[in-house]
Amino acid sequence: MPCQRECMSILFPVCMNSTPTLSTNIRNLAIIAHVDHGKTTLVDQLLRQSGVFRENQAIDERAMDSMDQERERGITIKAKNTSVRWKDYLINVVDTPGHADFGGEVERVMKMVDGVMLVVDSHEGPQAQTRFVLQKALSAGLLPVVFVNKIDRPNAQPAKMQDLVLELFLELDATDEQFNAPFLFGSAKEGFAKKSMESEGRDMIPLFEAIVDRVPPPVIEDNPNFRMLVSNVDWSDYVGRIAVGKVLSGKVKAGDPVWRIGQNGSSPRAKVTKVFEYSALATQDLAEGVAGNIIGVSGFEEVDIGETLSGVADGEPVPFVQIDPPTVMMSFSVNDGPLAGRDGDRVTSREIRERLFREARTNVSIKVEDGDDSTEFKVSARGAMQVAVLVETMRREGFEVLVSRPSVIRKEIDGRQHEPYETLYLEVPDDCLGGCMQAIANRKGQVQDMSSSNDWTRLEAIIPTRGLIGLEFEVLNITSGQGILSHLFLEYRPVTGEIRTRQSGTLVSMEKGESMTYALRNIETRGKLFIGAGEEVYEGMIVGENPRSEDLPVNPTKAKHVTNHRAAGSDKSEALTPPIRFSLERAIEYVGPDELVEVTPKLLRLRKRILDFNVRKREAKKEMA
Ligand SMILES: Nc1nc2c(ncn2[C@@H]2O[C@H](COP(=O)(O)OP(=O)(O)OP(=O)(O)O)[C@@H](O)[C@H]2O)c(=O)[nH]1
Ligand SMILES: [Mg+2]
Repeated sequence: MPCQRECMSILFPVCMNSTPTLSTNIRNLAIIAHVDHGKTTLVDQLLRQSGVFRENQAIDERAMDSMDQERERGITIKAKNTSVRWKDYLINVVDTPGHADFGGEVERVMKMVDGVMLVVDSHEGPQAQTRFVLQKALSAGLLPVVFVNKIDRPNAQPAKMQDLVLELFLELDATDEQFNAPFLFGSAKEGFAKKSMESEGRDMIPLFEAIVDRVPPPVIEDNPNFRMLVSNVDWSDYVGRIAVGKVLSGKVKAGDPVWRIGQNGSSPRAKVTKVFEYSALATQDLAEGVAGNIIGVSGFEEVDIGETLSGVADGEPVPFVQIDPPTVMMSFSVNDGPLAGRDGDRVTSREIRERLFREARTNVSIKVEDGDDSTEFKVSARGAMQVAVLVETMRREGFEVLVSRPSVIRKEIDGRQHEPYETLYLEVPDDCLGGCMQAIANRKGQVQDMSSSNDWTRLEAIIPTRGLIGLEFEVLNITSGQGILSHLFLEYRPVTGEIRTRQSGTLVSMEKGESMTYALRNIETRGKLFIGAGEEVYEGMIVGENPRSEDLPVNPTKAKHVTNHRAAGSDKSEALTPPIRFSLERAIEYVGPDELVEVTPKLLRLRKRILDFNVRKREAKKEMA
């Protein structure tokens, strides 16, 4: 019998006939872990070994990381759904990001699943984000399965990691049932899982078995009407916005009327145009979305995460999870520099405003507010990386913006200003320990605990969030890229004194024009350059770093005096030291409070907030007074 459902898209169309109507055959699972511990690689294997691909079909590594920036950065940014079939079961899998800045993505999917697979790297062990995501899962009452990954690596210590995970369960007050989680050991890369280190690993079957045994089938509400909490919003060029979530009760099919019940009580009506299932790397049309399954529903012009879809007009809204509030804030403003509008075609405050507010609707951990004037907006987020991803997306869409450095969000508690503090976990080679301790102390961090083994030291400190800005970069510098750093929000504490995260000042251009090799060679003797020859500069643009703490005005446009014997450009052959080029997140963390990052589709420049030298000086004096 031919497949009755039309396969919609796109990458690898798959048709599977046996839609489970029994919720007892469904398992809904989120894969959670610290960054890079192997979640997406594990999903690759689940897809491969459940047989959804043809034998000879080429599949990309980390196939679920489908966004451009995910592939470029090698990390997952958005949580995404897929499903695999194993024996008679439909296993819905949600791959989540492990980077702390994208923790909101993990929080929002907790209501969509009935269990979690906690992946732990068998060398790095539980890290800050392991604690964060596990805590979220445990407090949502979900049952975990633990996968100790990367045991193919020579430095793996699986037994030790099992102990550390159990300790973490205890610390996080796991219930007895949660504590008795099954442990599996294996390699997502090589595609095997086993119940004990002594047994032989062949395939992922033990993992599939553990999921089916351990993760309970979805609980169906005793209610004949369709009800679903929107946990994600997807987009398709064919059908527009798609609401994704777990069906809590009833059924839904194309043509049905549904009401979007907002948390504020409003309930607009819409008509369902399509119902989907996420399978392998494609979506597949479903005749009917049944209770317990994770599905996509289209037919809405508007729909937001956290809303409830209901088959009746007076349906009750399902409470959404509490999302941790953002800890840092940055300003986004209209590019008012002299080179504005050269590269980008979306430069007005109206366009920027619209784009930012649209982002906040699908990105649950970002908040956007209007700023002090109509050309500035305040974006609150979890960290510089999250903002850098947003800015990068915007520049690719043709936007130009000015972005400030992150400042922490303070709170007034009992009449006193408080700021966020975090626990910092650091693992560094012993010979780099001194430098790292100094960096932590400079940033007002206090070391709480330290242990050393095999020439490596593990260190735990409490540090203001302010002090964390740019710390990762500094630690990577000190340890030549070897240090492992992670951090976790702890609590609000009274504001401490000033923290200087940058000891150096800047070299600031006094002139507008093109940079000259001759001038840069002179400037190079004063500090490090951020630009090369032949680049456009303007007054107030930062062209380099001054090792001293103050700013130094320089003129990068000065040409060599022309004599009869030598022309102005004749010294081009004498090479300059290659300039330092910042990544977007590094630039955002680098700039000082009186500086901005100018981002256009083609270029990234650093500049003073106030471009005019004299005005800047006057303002600085006023502030000192
Ligand atoms: N040796 C080895 N490497 C692995 C294994 N699993 C994953 N890796 C590698 O670890 C790196 C990170 O893997 P990902 O699957 O992207 O990790 P992730 O947990 O999805 O990372 P985020 O989504 O960014 O949090 C990649 O380079 C993988 O190839 C494994 O079992 N053994
Ligand atoms: Mg991933």
